[in-house]
Amino acid sequence: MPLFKLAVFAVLAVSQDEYRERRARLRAALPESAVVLFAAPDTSGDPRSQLLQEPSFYYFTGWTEPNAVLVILPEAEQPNEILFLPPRNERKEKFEGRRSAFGDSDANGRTGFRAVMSLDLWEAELKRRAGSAQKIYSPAGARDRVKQAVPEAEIHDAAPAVTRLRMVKSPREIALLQRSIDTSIAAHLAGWKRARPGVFEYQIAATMTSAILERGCERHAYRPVLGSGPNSVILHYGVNHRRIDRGEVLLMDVGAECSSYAADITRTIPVGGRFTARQRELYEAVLGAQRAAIAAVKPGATLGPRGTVTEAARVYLDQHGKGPRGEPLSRFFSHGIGHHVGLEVHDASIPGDPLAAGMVITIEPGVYIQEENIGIRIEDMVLVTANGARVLSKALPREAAEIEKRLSKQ
Ligand SMILES: [Mn+2]
Repeated sequence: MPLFKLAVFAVLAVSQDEYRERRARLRAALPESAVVLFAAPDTSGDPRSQLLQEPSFYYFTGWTEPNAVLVILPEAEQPNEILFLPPRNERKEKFEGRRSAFGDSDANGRTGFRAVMSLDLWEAELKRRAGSAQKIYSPAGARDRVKQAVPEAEIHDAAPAVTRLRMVKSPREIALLQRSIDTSIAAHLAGWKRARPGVFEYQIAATMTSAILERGCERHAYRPVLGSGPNSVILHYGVNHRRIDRGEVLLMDVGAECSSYAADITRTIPVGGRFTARQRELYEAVLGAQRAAIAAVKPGATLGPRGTVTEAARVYLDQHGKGPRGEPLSRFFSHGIGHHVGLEVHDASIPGDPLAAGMVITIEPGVYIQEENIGIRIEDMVLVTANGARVLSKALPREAAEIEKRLSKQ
């Protein structure tokens, strides 16, 4: 790998200081409490699986290996945070490569923790040290594990406090998200080039996958949706086995995961290069609804089904288009206006919580009219700023005329 690329990755990585600061914030949000978080279990025995770190565990540690446990203790405890790692397993390492273990001389440097201990001690340590803590917070799914370790403890769900922190992105996270977005944009543009009449949906998916992997990103952030004609109205269509034909729309909902951060972008393009009059009418309505929704994004706005952002899109749709029998167009907008994006494509969020500066969301109105075989969705990623919104994915054309021009040139 050329040196300049290494430099780019080094600049983009989240520092151990930032992970430590996140843990300090969680400690401050849950004073006089202990918090226990668990890494994903080891899946290396299953050849079809790949290890996906538990996102909240990753958020507070940056740790990518399985089976670790994080214990955060009240401020006054010393140490007030401990990472528990499994012991060395030389046989396993023959298959999986070297993994960190609690006895390693470089364990502190690699993990960013001053206290790294053996995994089999976490229960005893928690029991011993949580004495000064009145409560223990853990993920709801791990409640029984914690209860077993400290039966007398008062156990609470860690999710609300963890989620509130994860919802607001740091400058470094925004830079990482931008890299995933830029990669996804390159994938979309490569897909547009491939999307000629007669090509199969999976061939376009393959071209887009290649663009993502070529740029050093790990994977798709979610199953790619390449829905042509009748498939364009299926919201999470992912079979991608149909041959695309001139005169249809092709809905492309594809996003990359790079350095653990997801992107989520949708465009709908005309196969053959030109929208029909009806496709264009619906396209303009959806695009206008997206503009109206983005204009409504600001601190205090809300995303839910009755939220201010959703309302802006629905009102626009109803004023600018009709269904096949004259119905209000918003009746064909059958999903949410958007969601948070971060370590997960549908990132942790607290429903109903108002937007705040630093949050990153999608804005994705769509209309899906089955009897016309037309599904149109336009999805961009948006950063909530102090007084409005910044579209992070604006480099990918979304005006109908711009898309047609781009398609005609290739
Ligand atoms: Mn989405």
